[in-house]
Amino acid sequence: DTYAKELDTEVLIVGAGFGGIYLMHKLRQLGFKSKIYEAGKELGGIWHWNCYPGARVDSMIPIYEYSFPEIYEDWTWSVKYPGFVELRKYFEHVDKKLDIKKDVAFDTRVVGAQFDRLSGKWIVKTEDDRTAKSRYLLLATGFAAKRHFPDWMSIAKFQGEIHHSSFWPDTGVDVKGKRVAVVGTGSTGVQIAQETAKDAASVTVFQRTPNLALPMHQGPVSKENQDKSRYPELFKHRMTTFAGFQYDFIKKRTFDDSPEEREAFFEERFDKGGFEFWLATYDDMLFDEKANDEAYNFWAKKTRARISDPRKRDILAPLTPPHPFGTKRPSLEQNYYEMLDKPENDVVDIKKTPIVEVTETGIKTEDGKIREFDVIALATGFDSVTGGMKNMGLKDVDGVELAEKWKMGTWSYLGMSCAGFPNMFFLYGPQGPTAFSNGPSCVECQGDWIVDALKKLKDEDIKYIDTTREAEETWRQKVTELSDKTLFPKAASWYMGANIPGKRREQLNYAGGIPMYEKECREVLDNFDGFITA
Ligand code: NA7
Repeated sequence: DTYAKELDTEVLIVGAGFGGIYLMHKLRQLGFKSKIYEAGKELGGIWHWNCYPGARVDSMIPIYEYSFPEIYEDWTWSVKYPGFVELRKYFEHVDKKLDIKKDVAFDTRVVGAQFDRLSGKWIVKTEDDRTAKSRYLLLATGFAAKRHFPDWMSIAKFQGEIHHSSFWPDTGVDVKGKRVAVVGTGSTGVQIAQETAKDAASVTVFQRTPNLALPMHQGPVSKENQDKSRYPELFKHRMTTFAGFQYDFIKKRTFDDSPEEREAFFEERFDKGGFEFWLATYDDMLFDEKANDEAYNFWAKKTRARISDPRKRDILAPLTPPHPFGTKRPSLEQNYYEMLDKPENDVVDIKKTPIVEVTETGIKTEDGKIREFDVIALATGFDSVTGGMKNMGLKDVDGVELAEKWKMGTWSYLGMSCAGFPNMFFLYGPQGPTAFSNGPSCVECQGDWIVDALKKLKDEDIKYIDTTREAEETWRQKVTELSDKTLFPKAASWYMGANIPGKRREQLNYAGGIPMYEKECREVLDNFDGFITA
């Protein structure tokens, strides 16, 4: 029984989102006995947690789904960028096809895990005191499993409603005629502001850094888009692109084109909507500051033209770049700028006048001003990429917490394993292509590697596998070097661990693109280079 007080299994997977489900299905096909522990009440991972107004995916479908024909053959999306309701239905469909839930223990939060050398098994503890023993531990906990709350919070004082985006009540919050505050302007903040503005009396966005958001061009899916005969090719193709999308950077540099050609090219990419202006542009955009300035200036020109209020225009789309374009995750917006331009809505520059506290009635900024609200949405993000893994009581073979090991920085091998944590693999986490990729593409790339590794271990009767510290050190250097060639280190982003006070600033993602990553991981699989096996 999956909920047994003492569970004994071959593989324990933590997390029932895209990653966990993928691993479960593939491992079952190979005859592994697998179970999933999931903290939430349903399948879907982030789409189980995210039900804030406007929550939707920024990858255009059908790129944002599994490549399994049995799942896509009779599944149709209604819009190009589905919202959380439709994504939850997708996971129900996945379950109907793959019968995943029977092996998932929901409401099961892992609070401790350590590998026991004697039995050669992981001993995993849950919050409600159940125990699982498992030969392998696979973490599919995603990159946003630990919420980030700002430290100025005196939340309890506030008399209205206040919610973090990933803790939004499932029943929704009635914002009709209410004064809404949104703190944070990541992808989440942009979506909440845009959506609540449809009903609210007013929306005020508290912005520390402008989101260099791109037009989404939401709309119904085309017939061609849902033409299943294209899918096998499409899913193969997405693994050949840098970020696992349907498009890629073009093989041309920014200044190879004349200013007129460049303008026309930018215009065409921008007008397409989606991430094309970010991920299907000149291939030096994320490497060369001058090239990047061209992209930024184009973005600013287009965006500024949408905002008539000069004060708001300078806050939302300043003439000088707040950071190189694309080094923080651009959101896809629908009418964000027109909405904020309206007189009833506002944007407050909290870099200039930081928030000092939440009062009984609203939010107080450093200039002494108190703005009053009925609802406050905290879209302040997550202790991204490493936070979830550091927050589940994982200990190495000697009893040292992973959180301790990673205090001075993150070490992993291939972005899938850690020295001292034998028989454990993780996906969609630190030092993999995680934040620089379309989720399902990254999951399938790393998931296949993990499944093949487990198969090989079983076939060769290897009972124990651990990474060496040298292999970790080399991998960390690689991740850093790849990143140092780019402009990513120039922005204070969650990619770089810079969004959490006190967190070490370092690149947390592999910036070489999926094809190169896959090649590197595949090369070492034959001989388990960089691992110790027994
Ligand atoms: P993000 O992208 O981390 O955005 C969080 C936002 O909250 C960002 O604008 C932050 O400003 C802001 N923030 C964080 N802490 C504070 C404090 N203390 N005061 C004011 N403002 C603050 O999280 P999201 O949930 O939007 O998106 C996460 C990812 O999920 C997204 O990239 C997608 O890949 C899916 P900052 O920019 O740091 O100045």
